[in-house]
Amino acid sequence: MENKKEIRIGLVGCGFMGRTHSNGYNRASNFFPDLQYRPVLKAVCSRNPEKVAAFASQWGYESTETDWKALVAREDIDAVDICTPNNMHAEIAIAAAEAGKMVLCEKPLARTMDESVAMVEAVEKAGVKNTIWYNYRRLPAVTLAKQVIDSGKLGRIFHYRANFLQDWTISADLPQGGESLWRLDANAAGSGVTGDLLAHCIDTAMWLNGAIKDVSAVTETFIKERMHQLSGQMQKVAIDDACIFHCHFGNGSLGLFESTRYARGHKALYTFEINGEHASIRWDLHDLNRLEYFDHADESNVRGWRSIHVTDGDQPYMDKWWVPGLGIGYEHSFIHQVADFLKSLETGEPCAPTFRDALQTQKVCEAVLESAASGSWKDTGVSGNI
Ligand code: SOE
Repeated sequence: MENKKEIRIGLVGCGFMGRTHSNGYNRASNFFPDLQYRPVLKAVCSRNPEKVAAFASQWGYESTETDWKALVAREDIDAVDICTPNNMHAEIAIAAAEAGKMVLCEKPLARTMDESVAMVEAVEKAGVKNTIWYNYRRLPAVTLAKQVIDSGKLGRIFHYRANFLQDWTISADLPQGGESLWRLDANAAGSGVTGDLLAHCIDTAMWLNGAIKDVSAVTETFIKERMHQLSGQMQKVAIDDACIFHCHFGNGSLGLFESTRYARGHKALYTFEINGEHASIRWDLHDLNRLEYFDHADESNVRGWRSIHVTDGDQPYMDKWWVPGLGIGYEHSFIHQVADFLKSLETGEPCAPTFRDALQTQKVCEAVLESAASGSWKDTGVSGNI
């Protein structure tokens, strides 16, 4: 412990994501003992003094702030981690970069392209380490999918299909805005399922299968008005409740994506399937330790979908956990992200996805929303490997 270099974390926001990140910081050093850096929970910030004090004591933060500007100004903070609603990402990230801090930011990068570009410029101008928490990349089965694809086993890829289905906003009585419900308020979130859920699918898709070139999308807002939790007034709902798009990838494959918060019975069903010339793979967040794999080269009498339980020591990240056969969970993707971030400080490599990588996802989200609004295909402007 004594020989480790400390990275003093200042976390802004103590909601659901604040908890996932704090758990990641608390557990990374236990399970990745070889890392040279060790996160220290220096300060947590939230506007509500009672809430932030309770959060600090629950997760082990040394101190609290109620103004993020005070946290960013502190000399005893090395890295600012942003877990606020999306409308705060740009302002805090830019100020943190200008103060010379490393910046970690919860997804999506921001609400708009303008905010996103300003954030990328700020971290690159300041030369500070930066990363966006697209956590699903770091589940072992998803990382294994990447290794299988990169090995060429699938051959030419024809199809990429992804869904992210939820059902928590079906009730018309659910208000929009304010604590816990800011994802329904376009001012706070920027968009609905496109920025919140499809952004995950797009990040994974471009990581696994390369650039998305152009898109054709439809969106729907099923409940047109909701009471705003802060004003108590009925207000127009300006987010997309559901979005479906199809696309061309740069490698010639076709993509099909669907996300909704109105799929009764589905809580967080993120799935993807990739069909190649020689083999296919598929994955399901509800069974996250498994990767399914079909290899056409298998002898025909035993050919079929294999269900690979990704829990063995020679599979990604799993040498750090229990013994073969014992699974891990959603929270581990965040622990892995912390470990990879700390490792990137040792190696000097970027910690992907960087702000610039996440900008590519943002471009696709923007093109999806523009396509849905105009009823026409849109180029994304993304090219190359992400
Ligand atoms: C929305 O319900 C949400 O919490 C997203 O904001 C997360 O990014 C996703 O991983 C799970 O669903």
